[in-house]
Amino acid sequence: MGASVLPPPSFQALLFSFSIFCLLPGHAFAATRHYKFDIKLQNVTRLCHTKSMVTVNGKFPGPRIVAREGDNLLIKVVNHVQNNISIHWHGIRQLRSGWADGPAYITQCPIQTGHSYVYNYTILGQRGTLWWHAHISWLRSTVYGPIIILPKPGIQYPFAKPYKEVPIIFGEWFNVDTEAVISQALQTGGGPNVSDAYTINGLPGPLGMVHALPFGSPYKLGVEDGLGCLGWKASQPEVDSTTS
Ligand SMILES: [Cu+2]
Repeated sequence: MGASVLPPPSFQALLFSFSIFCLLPGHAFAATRHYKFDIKLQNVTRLCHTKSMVTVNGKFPGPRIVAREGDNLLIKVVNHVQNNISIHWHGIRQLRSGWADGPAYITQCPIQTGHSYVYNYTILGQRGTLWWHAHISWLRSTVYGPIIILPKPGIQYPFAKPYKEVPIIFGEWFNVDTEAVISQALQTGGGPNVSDAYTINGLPGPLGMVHALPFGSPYKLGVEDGLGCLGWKASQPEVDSTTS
């Protein structure tokens, strides 16, 4: 009698395993990144109007997600407000992770008050800047933020390295509660009331750009019809305009 002991792996076997590991570029450097989204009310003031609105972590716009292509994301969303909530990762191809896509009542039940849900997905074959937003009722008007997907380590962008990168998010500001706006529209059958301002990075009008870019900076942003991006040629492959 005697317990069998596995023989130590040979040097050749170790070398072979290491070689196989190095041949898997998609996994060799992939990281798991954890984020926590606390859905909570926050007082926000724009256009001299202060309102309590639904936010992620009290921020408007919400926090920035930064990952590399190939990374796994684990985002825990905890609902502290009275509204049901779900978060959609706009433009992310949910390959074999459809339950993490986020549309309420389509791929998941919404997260109820006091409950949480962990969105778990891997970014495959995508680089560039996308965004996330609430995907229930009109909560996306205040619950949204950027997703920045960097190339894998050692992989270059398909264009010259930019001097600086500044995420720019367009939105709209309503002085009133946007849940009341959509509720009234649904009751009357008419169109919803229009917003009070367009926003850039959550600030109305040119204020957003003033905050995003240093004063007197030489940036020039060109907007072309039909493109989902700014100052960008359609021939470049990282354009997000194919998503909806
Ligand atoms: Cu979307």
